[in-house]
Amino acid sequence: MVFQPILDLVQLCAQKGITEVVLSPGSRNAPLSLAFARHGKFNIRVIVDERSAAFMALGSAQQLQKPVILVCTSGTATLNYGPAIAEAFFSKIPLLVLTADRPVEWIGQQDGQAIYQQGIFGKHALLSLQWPADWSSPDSHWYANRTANEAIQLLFEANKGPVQINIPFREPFYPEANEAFVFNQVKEVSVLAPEFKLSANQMHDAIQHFLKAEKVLVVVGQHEPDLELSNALYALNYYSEIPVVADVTANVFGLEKVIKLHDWFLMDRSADIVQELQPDLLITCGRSVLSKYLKQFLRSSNPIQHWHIQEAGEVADSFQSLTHIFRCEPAFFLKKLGEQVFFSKNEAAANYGKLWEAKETEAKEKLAPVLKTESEAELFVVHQLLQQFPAEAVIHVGNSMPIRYVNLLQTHLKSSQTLFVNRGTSGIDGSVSTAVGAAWHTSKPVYLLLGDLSFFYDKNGLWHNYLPANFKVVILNNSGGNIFRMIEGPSQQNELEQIFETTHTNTSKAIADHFGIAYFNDSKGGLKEILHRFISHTGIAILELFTDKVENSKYFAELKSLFK
Ligand SMILES: Cc1ncc(C[n+]2csc(CCOP(=O)(O)OP(=O)(O)O)c2C)c(N)n1
Repeated sequence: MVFQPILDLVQLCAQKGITEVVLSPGSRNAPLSLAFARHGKFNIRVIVDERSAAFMALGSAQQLQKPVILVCTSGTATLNYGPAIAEAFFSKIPLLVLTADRPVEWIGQQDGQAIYQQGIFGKHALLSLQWPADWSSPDSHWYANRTANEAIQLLFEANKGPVQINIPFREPFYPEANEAFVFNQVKEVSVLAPEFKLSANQMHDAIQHFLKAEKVLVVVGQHEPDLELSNALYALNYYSEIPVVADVTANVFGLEKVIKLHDWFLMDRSADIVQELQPDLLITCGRSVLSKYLKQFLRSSNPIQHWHIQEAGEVADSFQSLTHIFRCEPAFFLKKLGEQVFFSKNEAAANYGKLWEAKETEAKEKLAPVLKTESEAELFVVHQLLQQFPAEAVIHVGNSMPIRYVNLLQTHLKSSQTLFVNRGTSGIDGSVSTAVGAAWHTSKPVYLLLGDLSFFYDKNGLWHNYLPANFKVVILNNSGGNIFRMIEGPSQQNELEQIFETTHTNTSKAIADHFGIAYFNDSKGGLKEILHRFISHTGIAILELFTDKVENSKYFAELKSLFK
């Protein structure tokens, strides 16, 4: 049997310009899979592991800056999408999640692959729709078209995220040999969205307040690369010397005057520093802040006003000081401020900026001699790696220590590089798949830097027929979760190795061999030599660097002690 509402849904996706489908095999989803396969306008990748598939879709959507479609069968297949759906929700990445289901009357009847799928992602989906199993009434067709439009439209609005349509199929759901798939143009609902700009009066009031403030601090949270935002920040910073602080996840590391070493110098929690650097007007945009010390500093800062610039969606009060939300594009807002300070310079604000600049310079001077001395510790190794990655690399980083190291060393990234990490939920469960998904959609080299546990966790990210030739993985193998040795709490427990670090002796050599991937390690020869061979290798490759967990934490603690 052919389900016309399913063909219409697929046709609507095509009309809306969505082209990428990550599909997982199954029988119950056959009407969806066949419709996408036979339509002719979709690029379909078939991934068996649904957890991995969903992270691949997430990485693809993030790289493309466009929605991607997921299709899976009923039962635990759907549940396996969970981690990536949560990540997509908090990272605001648009995914159209089409989950096939069994008719509701079969749940709990000792039938296979029947679980409670309606609204299965809970609050982690922007919208969860339930479609009917019976299509006899014309109203059910109208309902399907109406809700499909609603779901797809959401993917293009300012507050992005995953939307689910759960679709039960009653047998027979395979087409007969003589049944044709006819894709007719379907009804499209167009939404004319507002532009996210403030009125002249609103902007005037903000500018008046801004011009009077003496200590203005701009903090950029996680953000995809955005040229307009970079230009606006550059102008603001350049003309006014207003300090702009950004973690590596903000993707503005290419801007010369942005404060990038705060995660070092804000370790100093002495009252003087907090007093000196405390803003009276804090302006933020983007998502979460990565640096623990920046977060702590801002939480204890108590600015008189905290403005957050965000077009749409819920606003987090991360620093417990939020006073205003500006519903407009950050680039628009910051550009307007930059234009004003060009004409009326505020000496006090510039002096405040100089304080931040002095701290940045001081930190640079403290670090330079240390980072010139060879070490086998991970922080030093990452420092070497970042200098060798190609100028145009798309860099994906795993959670745990790798992203913290990269943040501390962000001055070594190049303006033509871009950086991604799953910080919506900070899981270690989808890094390989996310980076693979991104690599499918760029001709640039994609480098993934991650810890051993994160790599082993998501090795199924390599289990498919679409291994990208532009993809390289660097594993920092310290025989477990080294982070637990670096943070207070677990590091003081007798069970550190057993129940926190999960010490092991595995290597990824066998995994590389299994998937036919070139494998490099640093057991012979120096890091520089192996790095050169690895980077110049044509095609997908894994580099495994073995480090010593005790040495890593000692070296890191020594460097931190320079700032405490
Ligand atoms: C899905 C998930 N499970 C558990 C955690 C908790 N966790 C945070 S870091 C970490 C260890 C990661 O080890 P590895 O990837 O080897 O990096 P390293 O700590 O050595 O830098 C764990 C288990 C998590 N963040 N996500």
